[in-house]
Amino acid sequence: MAASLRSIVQASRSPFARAGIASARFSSTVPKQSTLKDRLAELIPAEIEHVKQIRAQHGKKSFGPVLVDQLYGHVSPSSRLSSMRGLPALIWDGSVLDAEEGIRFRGKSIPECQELLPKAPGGSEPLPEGLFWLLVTGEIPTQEQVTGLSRDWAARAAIPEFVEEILDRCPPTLHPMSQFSLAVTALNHDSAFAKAYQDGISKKDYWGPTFEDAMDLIAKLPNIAGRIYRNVFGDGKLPAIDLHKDYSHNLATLFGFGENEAFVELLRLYITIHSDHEGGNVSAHTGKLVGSALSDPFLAFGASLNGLAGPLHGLANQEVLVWLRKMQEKIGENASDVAVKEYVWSTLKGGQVVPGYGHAVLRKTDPRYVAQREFALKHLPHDPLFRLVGQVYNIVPNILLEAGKAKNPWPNVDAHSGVLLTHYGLTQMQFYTVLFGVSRAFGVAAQLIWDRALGAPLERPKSYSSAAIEKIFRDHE
Ligand code: CMX
Repeated sequence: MAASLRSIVQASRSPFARAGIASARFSSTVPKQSTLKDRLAELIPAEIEHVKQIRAQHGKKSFGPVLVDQLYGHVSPSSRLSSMRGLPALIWDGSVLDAEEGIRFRGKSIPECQELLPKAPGGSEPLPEGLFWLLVTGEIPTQEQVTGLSRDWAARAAIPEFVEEILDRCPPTLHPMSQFSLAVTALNHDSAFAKAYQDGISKKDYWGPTFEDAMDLIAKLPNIAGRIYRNVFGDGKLPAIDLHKDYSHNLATLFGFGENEAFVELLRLYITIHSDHEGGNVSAHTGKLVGSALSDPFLAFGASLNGLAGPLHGLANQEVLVWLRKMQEKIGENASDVAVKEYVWSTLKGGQVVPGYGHAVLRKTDPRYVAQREFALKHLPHDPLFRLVGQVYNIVPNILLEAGKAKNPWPNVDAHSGVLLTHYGLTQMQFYTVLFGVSRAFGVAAQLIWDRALGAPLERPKSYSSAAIEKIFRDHE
């Protein structure tokens, strides 16, 4: 199995794959006047044919056998395979993750997205609106189309009063991610898909109301996230969404940072790079799995958020800051490399992970970490916490290598994000994963639309008991 899976991984690293074959069938010029929904309606029939062709040509080819070890996960400290690791099992069109190179959104790397996607006037970071267009269509939108999305999302941004009340009644001690998941799940009250299903919509039309729900979901997240932030950390008062501002500007305003252009630029970059990380990660896969039961996008993404709230996944951005602050308390600011090394070793010896380091797929420094580091070098090169993050980067990988367990000793996206937010005054680390969640909605929503357009079936992998595995092999030996 190792050989066949390796060849598939190598194939995905080929220049051909890196050039973005996934979007080859999409036209490179986007009709200037079309809305996202119009454009999707044009693309769907061709994509249905494309999938039919792939299946006719390759449908009966093997993707490689599965080892029993891959079912179990923990095998032994020296030969550990995490549960379902590497099993090819999902179609996810928005992005593909290469272990060495990192993420590509519809074939485009992060630097390419930074270069090609439309920006705000005077800005240099991509607008997440453009990234969403890219995820959904495989095409780079025009400035007008991106502005159209900003306007559309601002117009859809209001949340129902009862959802506001749910949030207002949450105790401030309830973790922001739990509040976030509650509110997103409750949006299902007004789901266009759920209503259309009850009204007997035909399967071929599922994608239309799913698209409307996906747009509503993304549009309403700023008001939910802003309300949680203001309730837990402020006076509960929320400014209004400005119909003429872009998504990130409105989000920053809801937190109270709308006047700070550098922070707004940070959010544009932040949402773009956190939006999608192919389909197998816990939040993305959970959204797809739950969506496969035809649960509407609010129910599906509410479930995604509960996965993102785990410390091995999105909560790691909170954990990194907690860990850095504890380090500063223990060894002081401007600590020596020797003191930092001792602190890292004490973390490992205490049976804990070093948050922000390691990855299930990546085997190099995460390009999302690099993009944030470049932002920091440009905007906050002398920030003391940024310097500490750089110092930790010079120390942790060697220690993880020496400890000999982690397959990837390099930093992931979460090692850097909290430092940037803290610099601009968003210091409440329990809130950081909410921002990750706002961003991740973009990738999950894009895939949910396509899953309904292509008629993705109910997910149902096969499980076995240990006794059944023993019997299968006994019977065959
Ligand atoms: N610190 C200490 N030990 C680590 C480690 C780290 N940063 N990363 C991996 N290891 C350990 C694992 O805990 C595992 O130990 P056991 O065999 O005792 O269980 C061993 O090394 C092998 O793990 P792996 O195959 O390299 O890693 P996994 O694919 O199982 O897990 C991840 C990946 C991200 C959960 C893990 O690297 C980790 O816990 N990192 C710290 C938490 C973190 O930063 N998570 C965020 C990831 C990005 C995201 O999703 O947002």
